[in-house]
Amino acid sequence: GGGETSVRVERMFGLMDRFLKSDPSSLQKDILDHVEYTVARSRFSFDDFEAYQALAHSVRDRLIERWHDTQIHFKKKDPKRIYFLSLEFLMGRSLSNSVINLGIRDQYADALKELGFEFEVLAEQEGDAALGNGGLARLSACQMDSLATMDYPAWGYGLRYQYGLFRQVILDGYQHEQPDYWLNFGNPWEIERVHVTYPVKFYGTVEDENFNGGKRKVWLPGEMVEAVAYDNPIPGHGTRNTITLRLWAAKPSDQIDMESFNTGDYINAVVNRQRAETISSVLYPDDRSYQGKELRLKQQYFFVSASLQDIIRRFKDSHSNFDDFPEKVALQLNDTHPSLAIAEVMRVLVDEEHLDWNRAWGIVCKIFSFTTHTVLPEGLEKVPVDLLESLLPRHLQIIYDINFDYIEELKKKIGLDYDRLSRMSIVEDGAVKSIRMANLAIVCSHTVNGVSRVHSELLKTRVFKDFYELWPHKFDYKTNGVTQRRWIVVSNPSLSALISKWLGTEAWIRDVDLLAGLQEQAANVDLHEEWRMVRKVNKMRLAEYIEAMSGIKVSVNAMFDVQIKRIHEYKRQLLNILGIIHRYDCIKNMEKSDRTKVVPRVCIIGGKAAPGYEIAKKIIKLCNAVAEKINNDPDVGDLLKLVFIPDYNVSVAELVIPGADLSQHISTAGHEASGTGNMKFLMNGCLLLATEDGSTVEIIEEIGEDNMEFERSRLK
Ligand code: GL4
Repeated sequence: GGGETSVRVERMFGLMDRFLKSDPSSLQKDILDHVEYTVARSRFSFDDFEAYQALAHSVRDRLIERWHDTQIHFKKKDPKRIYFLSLEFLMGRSLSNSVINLGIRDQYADALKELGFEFEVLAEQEGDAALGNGGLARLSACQMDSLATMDYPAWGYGLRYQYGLFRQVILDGYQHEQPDYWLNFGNPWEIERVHVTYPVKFYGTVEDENFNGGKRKVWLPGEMVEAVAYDNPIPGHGTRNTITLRLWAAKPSDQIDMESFNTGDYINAVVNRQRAETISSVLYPDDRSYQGKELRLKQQYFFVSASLQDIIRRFKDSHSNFDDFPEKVALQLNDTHPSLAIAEVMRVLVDEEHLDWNRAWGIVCKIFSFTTHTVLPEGLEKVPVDLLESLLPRHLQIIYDINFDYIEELKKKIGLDYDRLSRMSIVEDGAVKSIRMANLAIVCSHTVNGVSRVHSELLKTRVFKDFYELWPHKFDYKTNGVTQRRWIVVSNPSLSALISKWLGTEAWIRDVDLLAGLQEQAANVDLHEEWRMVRKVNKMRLAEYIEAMSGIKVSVNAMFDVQIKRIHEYKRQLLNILGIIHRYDCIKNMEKSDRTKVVPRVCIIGGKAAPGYEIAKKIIKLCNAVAEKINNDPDVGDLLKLVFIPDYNVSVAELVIPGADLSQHISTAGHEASGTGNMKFLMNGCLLLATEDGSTVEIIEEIGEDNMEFERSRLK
């Protein structure tokens, strides 16, 4: 009865402190409790890694409080929610970012000091969460941080790969790939939700069934697996808003397959079930290139299906009429990777919720927006029809039906221009009949986003010209950005302190435009001096790392010239290396007296090559071979060094960027959709050497011609 409940509630409130306290002694107590009860070590003997684990768990507790409050808040308010669907998130480390956003970094540092630990040292113990390839995936991570900070009711959905992006090991100058089993030592930043699970179906056949005097389609699947949710709380800065990145893992399903246990082969039946887990086992390491593999398609549908079941369940909790769906749900497609969601929403609305086709289509047209991240043709996904038909037979039918209606409409608008009709069709009738996922996404989305102004222009005038002429209103762009929380505050704490001191406020940590206030001090020599000191310390930190990783001693008085990003022909690491060879040759041919005029330089290159991308792998080998030659020439000494930094990832970037004097962004113009590394270097006060490509064009406008020099051959 009511009386009993209120006694219970009263008792529960009596037993808990309303919120965990964050003064140093409360923090110490919590950390030591986690050492003893979570990590199960003696509080008198634990190492740095165990201290990190306990620390992480105490931060996690604080995240969970805010995360619960956020859920309750939005459940009551029921706002329109934004769902960000992405197959890749490059989160990197979570500890520093979390305590900074929670506003308790200094308290933790003080608490740890008294216990004999240093915060930075423990933070180094954390491994990267590398569930993505490159810029696209890091953009997703930065967006989650910003959505949380700006108080959006947002959710990220993705896959919880057991193996993230491979570790790069260099042997004899060549790249070798090793598995990144990042979950080996547990992951305190996720919360396993054993009760948030959904069945996901594959294969089988589609049958016609009598229904309400008509016919309807029924998908009889041939395989079923279970999706289990793992929630990663994402705290905003200076707000209690803590949103969720929900990642799905595949588990064997109980609902089907019990048959196989009746055959008597118990062991094989168990082993077969276990195969379900392979769906979420490994991230595809191909950046900007589509491979057409069945497992990849399975991953895409697995995560789309689970996410939509979750989203629709949440909608139905407080709504009964699907016509309200577009008022409550926005689905953002991060590239074409999640675009099966379009066919899946149609399938659920028509086959399971029994809406008629046109009503369902009306809803679909209002809820999707599509961001495309590339102009490279090899990046555009084309799913072979045979593959789709066997894995998702009902979805293929739906895509055909969408295409039929769309082409009929199109004929009315553009007439019987068969060349154009076939270019614009969702179905490609080539040697291999396939589905053009970008066309599907454009036809069914209300907005098609580019990631920089020039990228958007290229989409409108080349890549998707036919579509732009038909639907100019759909085309838009939002130039990429990066979060200053990770790329200044976390990665460059001394610069962060300098900026706050000179601006007299920390408000720029939430509002990046306030950095413009530093302009007033642009000529202040004291500021210059402090900034130089900050850079010097960061260069020393980087030089130590380089020596530890490669044995190469570099001078911090040299200019650090950096190019770090995925290895790609269009990014022209080869051009950089040829330039370094030329520089070496010039030094060698110089009179000794002229050498004093040379600015000593440490060239730093880092990045991974897709395992099947032979030319990119050869570029890595070339870089290491050139480095070997230059670094061992005593005649050149500190005038020139070349370092290939192995296993480039988010944490390495956090270390390298603050220590760079010059950074290179020299893609062949027209190829880099945006680029985001340029912004990270720029906000750390680094000089850019760049082509007018992607977002660099807008950076040029922002900084103004006073702060740049054009190469003489530039045609104005
Ligand atoms: C990319 C683009 O190549 C890159 O220019 C852009 O900054 C990034 C985020 O929009 O997306 N596209 C793909 S694919 N990978 C990328 O990094």
